[in-house]
Amino acid sequence: MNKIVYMCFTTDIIHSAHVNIIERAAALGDVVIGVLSDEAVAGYKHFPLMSYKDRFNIFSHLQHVSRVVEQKTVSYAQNIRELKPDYVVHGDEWKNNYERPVREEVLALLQEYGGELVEFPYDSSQEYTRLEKAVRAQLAIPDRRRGRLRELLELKPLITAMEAHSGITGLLVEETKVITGGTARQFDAMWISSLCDSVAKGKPDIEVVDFSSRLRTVDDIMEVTTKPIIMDGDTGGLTEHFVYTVKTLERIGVSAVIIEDKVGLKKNSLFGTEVRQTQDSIEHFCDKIRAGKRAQKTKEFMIIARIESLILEMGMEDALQRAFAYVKAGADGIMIHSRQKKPDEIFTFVEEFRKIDKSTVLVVVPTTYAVVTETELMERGVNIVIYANHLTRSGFPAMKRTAELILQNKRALEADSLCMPIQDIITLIPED
Ligand code: SPV
Ligand code: MG
Repeated sequence: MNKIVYMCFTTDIIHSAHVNIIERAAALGDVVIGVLSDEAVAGYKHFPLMSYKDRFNIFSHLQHVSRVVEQKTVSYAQNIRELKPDYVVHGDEWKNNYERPVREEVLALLQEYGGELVEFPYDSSQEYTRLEKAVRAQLAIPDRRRGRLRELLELKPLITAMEAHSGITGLLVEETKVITGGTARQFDAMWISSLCDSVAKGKPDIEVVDFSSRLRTVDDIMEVTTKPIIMDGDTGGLTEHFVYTVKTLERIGVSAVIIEDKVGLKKNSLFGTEVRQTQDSIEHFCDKIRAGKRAQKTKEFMIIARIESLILEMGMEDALQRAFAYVKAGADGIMIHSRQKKPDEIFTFVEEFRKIDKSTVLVVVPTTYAVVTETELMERGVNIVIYANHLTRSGFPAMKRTAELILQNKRALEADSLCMPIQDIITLIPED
């Protein structure tokens, strides 16, 4: 019987280097290809340009390929246990990159029955780099980017978004990945927080940073990233202005805008009732949603209505009544906000809402109730979790401490350990 050679491909473009490595692998035995699921590719690399079905089909028709199977996660465990391949073949680059834990697990699994890992030199040809760049450019095109939030919502039960307020924080959200428990994880989307955009400019979060300035931030981020963008639209302003906002955002490729049901001088929700804030009437806010939906030109863009009833202590009944009214007015999603330390009121809202509405997208922002886990939220029917201000809040303590250390020591050495090595910054920012 021929030996079994197993290879997993994470790629969503197939090129000659892949064909060459398959040909080399075929010299060892019958090649079985594992194709990563769309969800796993999205976590591991970027949103797949080519779907799982298409990739599966192409690999099935390649010369030297005996069989194609699905690999559901970046971990090879399930497929190695089922197939017991004599060889696993991979490029040698994973010895030293973030895939190391996956490699180590493969080695341990092969050792259980005497299988062997064969590593071919990694093909880092310019052609490959060029193709990767081409994929990114495609993903960044506004017409492709806009619909990606809806595509992800189809693909995954729970989407995570991290705040970005500049090109560099956008890149951090774009590039940060971890492998944990056999799964590769990245943030799915970016949140353009009014709080963080204002703080970056040293201004309060009261809609004083105007829409043109907010757009400038979005553009800086869009220029260097590909992930879908959720815009914090504050109150949406006057209905007559909001219709223009919708058209502008969807034209530039933003996926969703979230507007909150407050009127007059808006202040940050986390102040709660410590400051004067006025909630909009249901009728007026519904009119705003309806006008926004009418102004929208594409099918993909989403208008999400944010309910401030729990923040303003107006009660659960009010929050639920508003949620159903906003959905009826055409909102594509509901964001329910809370400033409690525990997630209980969010759980109650989500459970009550889901008794009646099984499908409308539900969004939460667990800043004060940070104890809650994504799994707890997902199990109750939440679809999007936004980490609304964490890059802003984590960056400043290090900057402040660095400034203090340099003043105290009259030199920079003592602050060095707080600073990112210049080499890392250079790697984070790719040159064309
Ligand atoms: C923001 O990030 O600007 C938000 C969320 O609107 S919160 O700050 O919690 O109100
Ligand atoms: Mg805000």
